[in-house]
Amino acid sequence: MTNQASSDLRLVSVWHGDDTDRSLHFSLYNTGPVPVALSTLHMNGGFWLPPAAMVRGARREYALSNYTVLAPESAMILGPDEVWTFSIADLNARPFRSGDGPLAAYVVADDGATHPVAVQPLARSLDVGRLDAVAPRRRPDGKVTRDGAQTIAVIPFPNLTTVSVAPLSEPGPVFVLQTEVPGMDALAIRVDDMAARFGHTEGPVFAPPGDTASRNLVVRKGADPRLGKEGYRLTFAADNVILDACGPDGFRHGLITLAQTVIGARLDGLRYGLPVGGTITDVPRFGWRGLHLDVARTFYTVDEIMALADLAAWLKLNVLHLHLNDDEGWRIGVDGYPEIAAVAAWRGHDLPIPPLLGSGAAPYGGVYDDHDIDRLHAYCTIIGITILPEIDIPGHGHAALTALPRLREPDDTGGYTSIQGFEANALNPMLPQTLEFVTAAFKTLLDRFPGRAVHIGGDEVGPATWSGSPLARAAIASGHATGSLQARLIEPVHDMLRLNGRRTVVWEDAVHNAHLDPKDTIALVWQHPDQAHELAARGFDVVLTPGNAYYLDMAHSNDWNSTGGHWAGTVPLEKTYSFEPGHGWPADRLPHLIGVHACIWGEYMHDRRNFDDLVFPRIYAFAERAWIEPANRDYDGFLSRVFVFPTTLRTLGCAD
Ligand code: TNX
Repeated sequence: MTNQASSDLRLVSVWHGDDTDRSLHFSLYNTGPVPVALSTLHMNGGFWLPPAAMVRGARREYALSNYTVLAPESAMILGPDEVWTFSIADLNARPFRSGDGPLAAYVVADDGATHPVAVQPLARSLDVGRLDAVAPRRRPDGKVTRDGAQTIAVIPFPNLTTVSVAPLSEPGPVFVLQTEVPGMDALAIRVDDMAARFGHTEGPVFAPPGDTASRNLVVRKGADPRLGKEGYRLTFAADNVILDACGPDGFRHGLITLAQTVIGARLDGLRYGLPVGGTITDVPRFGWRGLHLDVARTFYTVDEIMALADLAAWLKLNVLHLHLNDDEGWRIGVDGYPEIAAVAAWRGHDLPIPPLLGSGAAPYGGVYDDHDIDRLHAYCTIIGITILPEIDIPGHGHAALTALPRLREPDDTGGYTSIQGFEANALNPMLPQTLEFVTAAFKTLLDRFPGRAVHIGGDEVGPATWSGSPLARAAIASGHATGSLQARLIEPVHDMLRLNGRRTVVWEDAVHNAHLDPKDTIALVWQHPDQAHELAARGFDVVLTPGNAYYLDMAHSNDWNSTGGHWAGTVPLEKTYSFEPGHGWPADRLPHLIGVHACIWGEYMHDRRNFDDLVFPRIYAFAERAWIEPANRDYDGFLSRVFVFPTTLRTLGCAD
């Protein structure tokens, strides 16, 4: 169906994927070495241009049924790596499939010659990650874009902006640093690295002092205390910008905002420009903006984790939660228990843990050693990310119990199966050797991870757990509830963390099953966000990670070919964006709502293409809502910005 003509010109069309959206967004790329003087673009196929449709960024020349001829608004030479973007709104109907866009196209040049155009099937915003890499490397020809710029391409969008925007005119670095603040040069280089990685764009955004970039960037410390630790203010004039912040996080956030505006203006000058007047005053709504990665079920290299951390920082997230163990494997060794690194870390054919979740016959897994963790920690510190390490107890213990059979009670008859299908997979709190092991495991975490918060799991321990354990049965017969048995592990670990000055993070389940000191405990709420304010009323700090909105492993849709889980329903992009943290909470409890968290569970991530399909672009929707005030919610605006950002792990510099 698709026009596969071999051609340097490529037409990409995108529909944003909302049921009520009857507009298509087009980009015509010149991927070849020769400039093309465009006269008209001729498309035909699965849509037609009704008289009332609105064409933006192009002129309507002719339409007959599904044959549409458009022209640039003014004379245009589309040079190598340049792009012409335009859109059509108010079509008669929304598209329903990838064939409902152009299927064939060609260009007529101003000398009358026709040039073939390769046409990509119509993509939904969800599918953008699957498009061939066609991102332009240079800003479009000035003629194309001069009058178009409307907004700034920043995610999360700043909370308060009064900026006026103009097209970017300079091809090289845009800002030259002028500051006494120590460390700013290094920070600018770091943000430039992020810009290169995430912006498909060549050349730095920031120039060192004395360089010839056209705009001065004056960075000042000791600003308005209302900006807090992470906020910043940018004050724009035509040839100069002032960045005010109170410390490194604020400075980094300000530089990232500037870099994103430049990338947007370079990539798509029709939509995005650079502020030339006004101010951006930007303070995050939540102090905790977390991203979880299940490294237990899926193994990620340290470089991959660092790339993801970089993306998190680029989106102004500040907590990276590593789920280090589960039934399927452990990713950290435990001092004194070599079996964890040797056995619990691996699965494969003929190994004690069989191949699972698509990992095949070859041994799959591994642990992060001290050097890996130090490297990760050092990197995250530079980019303002705190690592939250998790060892999940007492459930999800199949790998540990396989590696350490001495942690099973000899006469335990099992008799219960976890929701993920592992029989008798919970560490038994009635055995003294269990607490010894758990203590050693958390001591290892305390030694390796300096961050204030440590996660101890506590999820999914069903009511039948330990029903085959004679010791547990005896305890239950003498009046203990099953749930309370968990407390025999959770509470000592909580005490150990407190003695070491750490805060305990638990999945919400554990709060109901153990006595935890609210002032030292953070509950990560995944199942019942509506009732989470009751935990707040008891004094717990709460972080919301609702499965039906922020679990990035849930399927986007029920399409046959979609990937991802379904237990929390399907999670289309808009659902992630529109979840309202704190909705229905009594106002006096809101101070305990300290943040939000997105989770990348590992059941479907073994194939990195699934990772791309599931994580992008929902991670952007989450990051925007983690930062902005509820009144600034703007889904349409978000959709128009999200295309500037990368959509694959590959783009982050990770091979698949
Ligand atoms: C529930 S959320 C789990 C995980 C799964 C996830 C899959 C939570 C605390 N437990 O063990 O990986 O669902 O979406």
